[in-house]
Amino acid sequence: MSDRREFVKISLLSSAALLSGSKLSAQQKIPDEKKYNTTKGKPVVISTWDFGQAANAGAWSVLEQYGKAIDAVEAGVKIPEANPFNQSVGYGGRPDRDGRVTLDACIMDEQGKCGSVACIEHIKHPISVARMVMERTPHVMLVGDGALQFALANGFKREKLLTSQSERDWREWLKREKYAPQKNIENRMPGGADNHDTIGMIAIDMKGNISGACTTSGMAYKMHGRVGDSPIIGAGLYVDNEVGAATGTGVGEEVIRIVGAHLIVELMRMGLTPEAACKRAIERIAANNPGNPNDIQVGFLALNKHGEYGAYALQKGFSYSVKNGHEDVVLEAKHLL
Ligand code: SD4
Repeated sequence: MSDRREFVKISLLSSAALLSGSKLSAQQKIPDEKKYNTTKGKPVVISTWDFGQAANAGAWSVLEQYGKAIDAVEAGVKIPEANPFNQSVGYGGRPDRDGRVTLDACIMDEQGKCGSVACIEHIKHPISVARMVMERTPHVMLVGDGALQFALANGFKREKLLTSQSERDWREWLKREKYAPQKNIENRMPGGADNHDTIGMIAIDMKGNISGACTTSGMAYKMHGRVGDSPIIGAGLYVDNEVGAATGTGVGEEVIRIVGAHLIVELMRMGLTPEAACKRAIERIAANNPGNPNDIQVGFLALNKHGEYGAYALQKGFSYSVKNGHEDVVLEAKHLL
Protein backbone atom coordinates (compact mmCIF):
# COMPACT_ATOMS: atom_id res chain seq x y z
CA MET A 1 0.00 0.00 0.00
CA SER A 2 1.36 3.48 -0.82
CA ASP A 3 2.25 5.75 2.08
CA ARG A 4 -0.53 8.16 1.11
CA ARG A 5 -3.21 5.50 0.86
CA GLU A 6 -2.09 4.02 4.15
CA PHE A 7 -2.29 7.43 5.86
CA VAL A 8 -5.72 8.17 4.42
CA LYS A 9 -6.91 4.81 5.73
CA ILE A 10 -5.45 5.49 9.19
CA SER A 11 -7.01 8.98 9.23
CA LEU A 12 -10.45 7.62 8.31
CA LEU A 13 -10.20 4.95 10.99
CA SER A 14 -9.16 7.53 13.59
CA SER A 15 -12.04 9.85 12.64
CA ALA A 16 -14.48 6.97 12.86
CA ALA A 17 -13.10 6.06 16.28
CA LEU A 18 -13.43 9.66 17.44
CA LEU A 19 -17.00 9.86 16.21
CA SER A 20 -18.06 6.56 17.70
CA GLY A 21 -16.40 7.51 21.01
CA SER A 22 -18.15 10.87 21.10
CA LYS A 23 -20.77 11.29 23.81
CA LEU A 24 -22.01 14.68 22.57
CA SER A 25 -24.12 15.34 19.49
CA ALA A 26 -22.69 17.37 16.61
CA GLN A 27 -24.90 20.30 17.58
CA GLN A 28 -23.67 20.33 21.16
CA LYS A 29 -20.12 20.47 19.84
CA ILE A 30 -20.63 23.86 18.17
CA PRO A 31 -18.55 26.37 20.15
CA ASP A 32 -20.69 28.39 22.54
CA GLU A 33 -19.45 31.50 24.30
CA LYS A 34 -20.94 30.55 27.67
CA LYS A 35 -20.04 26.90 27.57
CA TYR A 36 -16.42 27.62 26.71
CA ASN A 37 -16.11 30.75 28.81
CA THR A 38 -14.13 32.27 25.97
CA THR A 39 -13.87 35.62 27.69
CA LYS A 40 -11.36 33.91 29.95
CA GLY A 41 -9.74 32.17 26.98
CA LYS A 42 -10.49 28.64 28.12
CA PRO A 43 -10.27 26.05 26.84
CA VAL A 44 -7.56 26.80 24.32
CA VAL A 45 -4.90 24.87 22.45
CA ILE A 46 -1.92 26.36 20.62
CA SER A 47 0.83 24.63 18.67
CA THR A 48 3.82 25.30 16.46
CA TRP A 49 3.55 25.68 12.67
CA ASP A 50 0.61 25.54 10.33
CA PHE A 51 0.45 21.76 10.55
CA GLY A 52 -0.43 22.43 14.20
CA GLN A 53 -3.95 23.25 13.02
CA ALA A 54 -4.77 19.58 12.30
CA ALA A 55 -3.16 18.63 15.61
CA ASN A 56 -5.18 21.30 17.43
CA ALA A 57 -8.37 19.77 16.00
CA GLY A 58 -7.40 16.45 17.59
CA ALA A 59 -6.73 18.15 20.92
CA TRP A 60 -9.97 20.11 20.68
CA SER A 61 -12.03 16.95 20.33
CA VAL A 62 -10.81 16.08 23.86
CA LEU A 63 -11.12 19.59 25.34
CA GLU A 64 -14.65 20.20 24.08
CA GLN A 65 -15.83 17.03 25.80
CA TYR A 66 -14.49 18.33 29.12
CA GLY A 67 -11.39 16.18 28.76
CA LYS A 68 -8.11 16.90 30.52
CA ALA A 69 -5.42 19.05 28.96
CA ILE A 70 -2.89 16.21 29.29
CA ASP A 71 -5.12 13.91 27.22
CA ALA A 72 -5.74 16.68 24.72
CA VAL A 73 -2.07 17.43 24.04
CA GLU A 74 -1.21 13.75 23.70
CA ALA A 75 -4.09 13.15 21.26
CA GLY A 76 -3.20 16.32 19.37
CA VAL A 77 0.48 15.66 18.70
CA LYS A 78 -0.21 12.05 17.76
CA ILE A 79 -1.75 13.38 14.55
CA PRO A 80 1.50 14.70 13.01
CA GLU A 81 3.39 11.77 14.58
CA ALA A 82 1.28 9.39 12.48
CA ASN A 83 1.48 11.45 9.28
CA PRO A 84 4.14 10.04 6.93
CA PHE A 85 4.12 13.25 4.88
CA ASN A 86 5.27 15.30 7.83
CA GLN A 87 9.01 14.70 7.55
CA SER A 88 9.95 16.26 10.87
CA VAL A 89 7.81 14.37 13.38
CA GLY A 90 7.30 10.66 14.09
CA TYR A 91 6.57 8.24 11.25
CA GLY A 92 8.14 9.57 8.03
CA GLY A 93 10.58 11.82 9.92
CA ARG A 94 13.91 12.50 8.26
CA PRO A 95 16.62 10.18 9.54
CA ASP A 96 19.98 10.93 11.06
CA ARG A 97 23.10 10.88 8.89
CA ASP A 98 23.27 7.08 9.26
CA GLY A 99 19.75 6.69 7.87
CA ARG A 100 18.16 5.93 11.25
CA VAL A 101 14.95 7.68 12.33
CA THR A 102 15.46 8.65 15.98
CA LEU A 103 12.69 10.46 17.80
CA ASP A 104 12.54 12.82 20.79
CA ALA A 105 9.41 13.68 22.80
CA CYS A 106 8.26 14.94 26.17
CA ILE A 107 5.05 15.69 28.01
CA MET A 108 4.22 17.65 31.17
CA ASP A 109 1.01 18.02 33.16
CA GLU A 110 -0.58 20.52 35.52
CA GLN A 111 1.01 18.97 38.59
CA GLY A 112 4.51 19.37 37.19
CA LYS A 113 4.75 15.67 36.45
CA CYS A 114 6.71 14.95 33.31
CA GLY A 115 8.07 12.19 31.10
CA SER A 116 10.43 12.07 28.18
CA VAL A 117 12.09 9.80 25.63
CA ALA A 118 15.08 10.68 23.50
CA CYS A 119 16.72 9.03 20.52
CA ILE A 120 14.08 6.31 20.47
CA GLU A 121 13.77 4.24 17.27
CA HIS A 122 10.99 2.14 15.69
CA ILE A 123 8.09 3.56 17.73
CA LYS A 124 5.52 5.66 15.90
CA HIS A 125 4.17 7.50 18.95
CA PRO A 126 7.07 8.54 21.19
CA ILE A 127 4.75 10.99 22.97
CA SER A 128 2.76 8.08 24.38
CA VAL A 129 5.95 6.38 25.53
CA ALA A 130 6.96 9.64 27.23
CA ARG A 131 3.61 9.70 28.99
CA MET A 132 4.11 6.14 30.13
CA VAL A 133 7.56 7.03 31.50
CA MET A 134 5.80 9.77 33.48
CA GLU A 135 3.04 7.53 34.75
CA ARG A 136 4.65 4.13 35.22
CA THR A 137 8.25 4.74 36.21
CA PRO A 138 10.04 6.68 38.93
CA HIS A 139 12.05 8.43 36.19
CA VAL A 140 11.59 11.41 33.91
CA MET A 141 13.66 10.41 30.89
CA LEU A 142 14.58 7.21 29.04
CA VAL A 143 16.85 7.20 26.01
CA GLY A 144 17.87 5.03 23.08
CA ASP A 145 17.68 1.26 23.51
CA GLY A 146 16.38 1.58 27.06
CA ALA A 147 13.46 3.68 25.85
CA LEU A 148 12.75 1.18 23.06
CA GLN A 149 12.88 -1.79 25.45
CA PHE A 150 10.49 0.00 27.81
CA ALA A 151 8.09 0.75 24.95
CA LEU A 152 8.11 -2.81 23.62
CA ALA A 153 7.61 -4.22 27.12
CA ASN A 154 4.57 -1.98 27.49
CA GLY A 155 2.77 -3.03 24.35
CA PHE A 156 4.07 -0.61 21.72
CA LYS A 157 4.64 -2.12 18.30
CA ARG A 158 8.04 -2.08 16.60
CA GLU A 159 7.58 -0.37 13.23
CA LYS A 160 9.64 0.83 10.31
CA LEU A 161 9.53 4.62 10.43
CA LEU A 162 11.75 5.45 7.45
CA THR A 163 9.42 6.06 4.50
CA SER A 164 10.59 5.71 0.91
CA GLN A 165 10.44 9.51 0.48
CA SER A 166 12.59 10.20 3.54
CA GLU A 167 15.03 7.49 2.47
CA ARG A 168 15.31 9.02 -1.03
CA ASP A 169 15.89 12.49 0.44
CA TRP A 170 18.57 11.14 2.78
CA ARG A 171 20.41 9.38 -0.07
CA GLU A 172 20.37 12.63 -2.07
CA TRP A 173 21.69 14.50 0.97
CA LEU A 174 24.51 12.00 1.36
CA LYS A 175 25.70 12.77 -2.19
CA ARG A 176 25.79 16.52 -1.57
CA GLU A 177 26.78 16.86 2.05
CA LYS A 178 29.45 14.21 2.47
CA TYR A 179 28.11 12.95 5.80
CA ALA A 180 28.62 16.26 7.64
CA PRO A 181 25.73 17.38 9.85
CA GLN A 182 24.47 20.91 9.14
CA LYS A 183 23.47 23.40 11.77
CA ASN A 184 20.16 24.48 10.29
CA ILE A 185 19.55 22.13 7.43
CA GLU A 186 15.78 22.47 7.44
CA ASN A 187 15.86 26.09 6.32
CA ARG A 188 17.48 24.97 3.08
CA MET A 189 14.76 22.49 2.22
CA PRO A 190 12.12 23.41 -0.33
CA GLY A 191 8.43 23.29 0.44
CA GLY A 192 7.93 25.48 3.51
CA ALA A 193 6.63 24.44 6.87
CA ASP A 194 5.68 20.93 5.81
CA ASN A 195 9.34 20.24 5.51
CA HIS A 196 10.39 21.18 8.93
CA ASP A 197 9.90 21.25 12.45
CA THR A 198 8.83 19.96 15.70
CA ILE A 199 5.34 20.13 17.04
CA GLY A 200 5.10 21.76 20.45
CA MET A 201 1.59 22.03 21.86
CA ILE A 202 0.10 23.63 24.97
CA ALA A 203 -3.51 23.46 26.14
CA ILE A 204 -5.74 24.75 28.93
CA ASP A 205 -8.78 22.63 29.66
CA MET A 206 -12.23 23.60 30.95
CA LYS A 207 -11.00 23.38 34.54
CA GLY A 208 -8.18 25.80 33.76
CA ASN A 209 -5.43 23.19 34.01
CA ILE A 210 -2.44 23.46 31.68
CA SER A 211 -0.44 20.69 30.00
CA GLY A 212 2.03 20.49 27.13
CA ALA A 213 3.65 18.06 24.71
CA CYS A 214 6.53 18.29 22.29
CA THR A 215 7.61 15.69 19.70
CA THR A 216 10.07 15.62 16.78
CA SER A 217 12.42 13.62 14.65
CA GLY A 218 14.93 16.35 15.43
CA MET A 219 17.35 18.05 13.09
CA ALA A 220 17.52 16.17 9.79
CA TYR A 221 20.78 14.28 9.18
CA LYS A 222 22.05 14.93 12.68
CA MET A 223 24.84 12.75 14.11
CA HIS A 224 23.52 9.46 15.43
CA GLY A 225 22.74 9.87 19.12
CA ARG A 226 22.21 13.64 18.93
CA VAL A 227 19.38 14.88 21.13
CA GLY A 228 17.86 18.34 20.75
CA ASP A 229 15.80 20.52 23.03
CA SER A 230 12.44 18.90 22.33
CA PRO A 231 12.59 16.06 24.90
CA ILE A 232 14.34 18.17 27.53
CA ILE A 233 11.97 19.48 30.16
CA GLY A 234 12.70 23.19 30.59
CA ALA A 235 14.26 23.58 27.15
CA GLY A 236 11.72 22.38 24.56
CA LEU A 237 8.73 22.46 26.93
CA TYR A 238 7.81 23.70 30.35
CA VAL A 239 4.50 23.93 32.22
CA ASP A 240 3.74 25.68 35.50
CA ASN A 241 0.05 25.53 36.27
CA GLU A 242 0.22 28.74 38.34
CA VAL A 243 1.77 30.76 35.53
CA GLY A 244 1.57 29.23 32.06
CA ALA A 245 3.60 27.16 29.63
CA ALA A 246 6.01 27.51 26.75
CA THR A 247 7.40 25.41 23.93
CA GLY A 248 9.62 25.95 20.92
CA THR A 249 11.00 24.84 17.61
CA GLY A 250 14.20 25.40 15.70
CA VAL A 251 17.86 24.72 16.36
CA GLY A 252 17.67 22.76 19.60
CA GLU A 253 21.23 23.45 20.65
CA GLU A 254 20.44 27.16 20.90
CA VAL A 255 17.28 26.49 22.91
CA ILE A 256 19.15 24.24 25.35
CA ARG A 257 21.81 26.91 25.88
CA ILE A 258 19.22 29.31 27.30
CA VAL A 259 16.85 26.67 28.76
CA GLY A 260 14.25 28.40 26.63
CA ALA A 261 10.83 27.18 27.75
CA HIS A 262 11.62 27.49 31.46
CA LEU A 263 13.07 30.95 30.93
CA ILE A 264 9.86 32.07 29.21
CA VAL A 265 7.64 30.72 31.98
CA GLU A 266 9.76 32.51 34.58
CA LEU A 267 9.55 35.76 32.60
CA MET A 268 5.75 35.41 32.50
CA ARG A 269 5.79 34.84 36.26
CA MET A 270 7.53 38.21 36.57
CA GLY A 271 4.65 39.80 34.65
CA LEU A 272 5.67 39.74 30.99
CA THR A 273 3.05 38.90 28.38
CA PRO A 274 3.57 35.62 26.51
CA GLU A 275 4.83 37.47 23.43
CA ALA A 276 7.19 39.73 25.41
CA ALA A 277 8.58 36.70 27.27
CA CYS A 278 9.19 34.83 23.99
CA LYS A 279 10.85 37.92 22.54
CA ARG A 280 13.20 38.24 25.52
CA ALA A 281 14.27 34.59 25.07
CA ILE A 282 14.86 35.12 21.35
CA GLU A 283 17.00 38.18 22.14
CA ARG A 284 19.20 35.98 24.34
CA ILE A 285 19.67 33.54 21.48
CA ALA A 286 20.61 36.40 19.17
CA ALA A 287 23.06 37.67 21.79
CA ASN A 288 24.61 34.21 22.00
CA ASN A 289 25.22 34.28 18.24
CA PRO A 290 26.65 37.72 17.52
CA GLY A 291 28.44 36.63 14.36
CA ASN A 292 25.87 34.55 12.58
CA PRO A 293 22.28 34.86 13.84
CA ASN A 294 21.10 34.49 10.23
CA ASP A 295 22.30 30.88 10.17
CA ILE A 296 19.76 29.74 12.71
CA GLN A 297 16.05 29.83 13.32
CA VAL A 298 14.26 29.44 16.64
CA GLY A 299 10.59 30.13 17.35
CA PHE A 300 8.94 30.18 20.77
CA LEU A 301 5.27 29.93 21.69
CA ALA A 302 3.72 30.59 25.10
CA LEU A 303 0.38 30.62 26.86
CA ASN A 304 -0.38 32.14 30.24
CA LYS A 305 -2.82 31.01 32.90
CA HIS A 306 -5.46 33.43 31.58
CA GLY A 307 -5.44 31.85 28.14
CA GLU A 308 -3.45 34.71 26.55
CA TYR A 309 -0.96 33.46 23.99
CA GLY A 310 1.99 34.85 22.07
CA ALA A 311 4.99 33.85 19.99
CA TYR A 312 8.25 35.25 18.73
CA ALA A 313 10.93 34.01 16.34
CA LEU A 314 14.48 34.89 15.46
CA GLN A 315 13.69 35.04 11.74
CA LYS A 316 10.67 35.51 9.55
CA GLY A 317 8.64 32.42 8.73
CA PHE A 318 7.55 30.92 12.05
CA SER A 319 3.82 30.27 12.14
CA TYR A 320 1.67 28.87 14.91
CA SER A 321 -1.87 27.56 15.22
CA VAL A 322 -4.50 28.56 17.76
CA LYS A 323 -7.87 27.05 18.53
CA ASN A 324 -10.35 28.14 21.18
CA GLY A 325 -14.09 28.68 21.39
CA HIS A 326 -14.05 31.56 18.92
CA GLU A 327 -11.03 31.15 16.67
CA ASP A 328 -9.26 28.47 14.69
CA VAL A 329 -6.37 30.25 13.03
CA VAL A 330 -2.80 30.07 11.84
CA LEU A 331 -0.81 33.16 12.78
CA GLU A 332 2.58 34.47 11.74
CA ALA A 333 4.92 35.20 14.63
CA LYS A 334 6.78 38.49 14.86
CA HIS A 335 10.53 38.15 14.42
CA LEU A 336 13.72 39.84 15.56
CA LEU A 337 15.85 39.93 12.41
C1 SD4 B 1 15.65 19.85 17.50
N1 SD4 B 1 14.12 21.63 17.97
O1 SD4 B 1 15.83 18.64 17.47
C2 SD4 B 1 14.24 20.34 17.36
C3 SD4 B 1 13.85 20.22 15.94
C4 SD4 B 1 13.43 21.40 15.28
O2 SD4 B 1 14.06 22.76 13.54
O3 SD4 B 1 12.55 22.10 15.71
N2 SD4 B 1 14.14 21.67 14.20
O4 SD4 B 1 16.56 20.66 17.62
